[in-house]
Amino acid sequence: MENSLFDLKGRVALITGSSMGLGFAIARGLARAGATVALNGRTRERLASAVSELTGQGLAAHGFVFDVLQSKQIERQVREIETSIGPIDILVNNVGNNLRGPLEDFEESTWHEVIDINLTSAWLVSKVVVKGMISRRSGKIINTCSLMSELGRNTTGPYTAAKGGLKMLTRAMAVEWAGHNIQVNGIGPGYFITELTQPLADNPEFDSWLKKRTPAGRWGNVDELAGTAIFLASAASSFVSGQIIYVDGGVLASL
Ligand code: GCO
Repeated sequence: MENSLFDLKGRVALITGSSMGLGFAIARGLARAGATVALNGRTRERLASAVSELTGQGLAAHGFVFDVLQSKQIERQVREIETSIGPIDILVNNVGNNLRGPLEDFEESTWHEVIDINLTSAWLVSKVVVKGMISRRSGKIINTCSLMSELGRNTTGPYTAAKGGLKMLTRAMAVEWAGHNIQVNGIGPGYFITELTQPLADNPEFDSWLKKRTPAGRWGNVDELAGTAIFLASAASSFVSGQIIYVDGGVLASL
C-alpha cells in the first residue's frame, strides 16, 4: 500500500534542542521518514557530530546554532534555513531542561530560567516560523510536553509548571492557527534515558520505583518516539489539533 500518508519526502523539519536526547531521536525518525531535518543546538561541536551521525546514515540533515531565547538569532537562522534548504513545513519545539529541588528553595532566577527554556522558547520560535506557514496555508507544529504536563513529581515544580503551560500553549496555538491549515499537537514522553534523566536512571531507588510505576515495567527507548512524531508531522494527522499524545508505557493510564 502506498504509504504517502506518513511519507515526509520533500518536507523540511526544524527540531530545536536536537543535538542529543529526545530531540535527536525525533529528528532521526523524521529524517528516516524522508524529511530534510534542520538540527538546532547551542554548541557547534555537539551539533556538528549529531549532523554527521545522520548524514553518515544517508539522511538529509543540517545544523543551525542559535539560542531559542534570542529572537534576533531565531529570525536570522529561520531565514537561513528557509533560503538554504526551503520553507519549514514542520517545527518541533523540543528544547527543554529540568532543574530539580524543593519548590520553596528555588532562586527566582532559576524559576525564570526553567519557565523560559521549556515554555517561552516554544512561543518565541513558533511566532517566527508560523508566519511562513500562515502565508503557505500549511504547517505542522509539535511541542515536546511531558508527564509533568499532567502530573507533579516532588522536586520538579518549575518544570511541571512550564510543561503544564506548554500543554495549554499547544491548545492555544492549535485554536489560533487551525484556520490556516496548521495543526499543532504535543508529544508527552514518559521516562526515557537521556542526559536529562541519566541521574535518575543511575539512582537504583528511582530506577526500581519507575519500573514499578510504569505498567510496561521499563524505561522507554528513544526510538519509540519516532512513530508518534511522524504521525503528527505527516498528512496522517491533517485533522488532529490540540492533542497531546503520551508515549509513556501506560503511566498516565494507571494509579
Ligand atoms: C523527572 C524527569 C521527568 C522526565 C519527563 C517525564 O525529574 O521526573 O526529568 O520530568 O524528564 O519529563 O515525562
